[in-house]
Amino acid sequence: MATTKVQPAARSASTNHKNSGASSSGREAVFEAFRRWGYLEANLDPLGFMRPRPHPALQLEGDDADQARAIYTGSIGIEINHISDPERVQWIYDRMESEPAEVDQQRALELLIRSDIFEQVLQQRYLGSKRFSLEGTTALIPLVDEVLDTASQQGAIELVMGMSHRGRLNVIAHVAKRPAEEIFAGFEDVDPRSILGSGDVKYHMGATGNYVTRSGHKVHIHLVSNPSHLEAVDPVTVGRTRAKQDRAGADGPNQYLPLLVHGDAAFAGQGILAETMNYADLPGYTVGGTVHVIVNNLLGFTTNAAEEHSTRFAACIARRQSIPIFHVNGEDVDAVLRVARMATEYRYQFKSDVVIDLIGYRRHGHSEVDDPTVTQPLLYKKVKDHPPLWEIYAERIGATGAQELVDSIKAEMENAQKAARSFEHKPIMRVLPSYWNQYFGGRHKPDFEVETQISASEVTELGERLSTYPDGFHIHPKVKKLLEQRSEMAQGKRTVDYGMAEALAFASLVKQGTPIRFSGQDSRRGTFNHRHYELLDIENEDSYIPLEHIAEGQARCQIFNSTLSESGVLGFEYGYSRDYPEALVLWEAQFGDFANVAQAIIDQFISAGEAKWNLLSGLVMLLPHGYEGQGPEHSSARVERYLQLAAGHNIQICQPSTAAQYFHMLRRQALRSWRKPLIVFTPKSMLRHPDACSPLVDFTDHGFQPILPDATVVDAKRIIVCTGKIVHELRAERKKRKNQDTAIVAVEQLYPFPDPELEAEFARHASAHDIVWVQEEPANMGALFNMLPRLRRIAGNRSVLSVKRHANASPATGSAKAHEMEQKALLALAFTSGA
Ligand SMILES: Cc1ncc(C[n+]2csc(CCOP(=O)(O)OP(=O)(O)O)c2C)c(N)n1
Ligand SMILES: [Mg+2]
Repeated sequence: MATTKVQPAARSASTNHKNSGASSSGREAVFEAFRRWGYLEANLDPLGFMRPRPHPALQLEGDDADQARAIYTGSIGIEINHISDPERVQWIYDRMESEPAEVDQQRALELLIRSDIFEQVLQQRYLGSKRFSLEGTTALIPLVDEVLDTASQQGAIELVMGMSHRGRLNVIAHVAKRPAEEIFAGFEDVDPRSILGSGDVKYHMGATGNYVTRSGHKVHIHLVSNPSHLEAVDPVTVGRTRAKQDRAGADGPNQYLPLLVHGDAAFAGQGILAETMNYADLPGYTVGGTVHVIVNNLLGFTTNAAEEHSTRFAACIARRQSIPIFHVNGEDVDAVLRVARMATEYRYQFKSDVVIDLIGYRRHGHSEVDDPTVTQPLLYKKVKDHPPLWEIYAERIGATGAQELVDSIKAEMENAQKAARSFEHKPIMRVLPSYWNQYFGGRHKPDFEVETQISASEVTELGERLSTYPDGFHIHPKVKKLLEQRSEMAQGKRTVDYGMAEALAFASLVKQGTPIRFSGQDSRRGTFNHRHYELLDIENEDSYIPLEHIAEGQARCQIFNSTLSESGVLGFEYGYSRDYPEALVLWEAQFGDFANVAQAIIDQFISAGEAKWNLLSGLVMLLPHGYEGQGPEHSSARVERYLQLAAGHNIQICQPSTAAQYFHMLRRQALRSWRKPLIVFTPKSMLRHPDACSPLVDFTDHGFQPILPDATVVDAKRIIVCTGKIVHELRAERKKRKNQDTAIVAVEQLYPFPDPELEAEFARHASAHDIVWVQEEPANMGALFNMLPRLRRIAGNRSVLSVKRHANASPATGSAKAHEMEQKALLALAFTSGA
């Protein structure tokens, strides 16, 4: 292909004006004004609705002003006043003030034609279908082409891309390079029975493919599956990228480049984006910079830009970080290419996020079944007469033969459209990477289970490693005591508590070669002060992490304190688990009550990802739960929500009531090949409760038990069934009452429901006439709704009763005293016949 060297509109290399005395300082001041404020006067909106905003500092005349004006108020507006590092700022000035790199205009033209014709064929053939056309911002395709070329020259081998609806089909065709007939087949909906009740719409499916850049490098494309929920895919994409980078080693950040494409309304409006950008530079979450592209049509559905954000640009939220924002007129294709290269080079140079604000318009309604002349009549009058971008560009570069190219691409697409009708429909347009080969999803089968116990000598050895630190390390006296206790636990001198059980699970797993990645708010110490995975020297704050020193050649153990975010961090860890199935990946809520801030990640990805996209995850969510009088927001992880989401063995839901159960549950999750998200309700006060601690034998003799049966009672009249910490309180109450005819059974795995185990237990207590479900939560919450029909099915003709707090809009009382009274009544009722 022919390459054309584009002449810069004006040139003034920064070196020219640095050392040239007094007059140059005037020149420098003039340039400085335009560098800082030029973007406000830049010509960024192709349709001219977004008027340049004159800035008083730019009311300058003369040669210098003309030159600076040409550079900084043309089709590119750089917004960098918030960047504090002079080196980075200078880097951008230098780029702006020197000649742009060569661009391949013919290639860009062909990409524009392809993306426009693709949309037109869809429009003509599938009138009335939603496709979320890219028309008006088709420069996105040559932009990504240039990003890929630049990145491939820096060592990129894969682009991990997250985006929403707008232009997604176009990207699947022209970036992920899926054959057009495959995409058209989606519109034909060839065999709906193959995905009845599941699957997803075509503009949400992920895709993978291979791209050849203009300099001939191959880059694998991974377009991540995403839900309708705008921006929810951001942290997932970044987490997936991080997993791929970690797998690749030190060069990972060069090899795997994340690219997020945003809508303008979504970029400005959705907090999850801000949460994702906030951890861009933090060691636990960095990916060496994400390229953000805002496909800015200055509209969100029917809402005008002026109603979308309080800032001048949708991109302004990004100003809180020290990263450049490149606004660019989406109809100056050469400028778009220039920005794409500059931004990508910047990402590689500084390992920094960058934002490209690609400003264009939207040719049709929000979707193609929507009439925008009702809500934006003036805009759409203008759009009606506005030619497609390829026409504008062909004329601008004086391309000959553009019409022939259009005709041949049209013929090609129309043939593909015909072929689509007989295309063998494959709903998932991607190939899974080989690291998924040995893992599977689907329904649980007993033979998926594995041995999880470890030998007593191994417990002792791991315990030794976990409680040792280097000579001369000044340990905090409180931590010292904790480590001494851990050592005693490992030697069988005291029962093992939850904190130690978790540490033993992690230590044994990394020793066996399973990497651990764990993040959550304050997780290193533990919200409840029970972990202390990082030891700090109190004299110099040197750090020592025993879990990193378990054995020669052990797997990686990474434990991070996360940012104060739920959606952003949970999405990241879900993404990480998607590309690291061999690792045990855990996210912890500070209290389970806060996990609902991440509800979209839970609903859209964790619980439905397999059903919609056939994508698996072994992510563990740790949700501290339990009624202890700490008020409405420190009591309930909303057990009922997860049970409602459970169907078709999509997730596992557990509430282990002892340390050893927790240990086996974690090990089982890592060591099985069955990959399923695991929701765990974890203890708070019960962390150190003697009844919840386990003797060594429970670690060495058996594995996880889905229910804890009760063999202490013979000839029970009543069976109490419960889950979580209340089992210990009920046992204590039974003892206090000297009750000898009530069996207490703990359901440790709420889903998949342990029918056979519970049936066996009910059969053992054959003369028990009452089965009583007891829960701490109010009647409209907890596992009650889920349990009653299940218990009734197993109970036969015995009566199934329940004891619970009365229904309430709020999960728990704010008064610790009221809580105690309620709890007392609850326990009493559990032992009252006819309750
Ligand atoms: C979290 C969320 N809220 C609301 C919606 C409904 N919705 C879909 S598209 C859209 C407008 C998006 O505007 P913008 O981000 O500018 O993207 P565009 O369609 O203009 O490309 C809205 C409100 C959604 N999908 N997700
Ligand atoms: Mg928009």
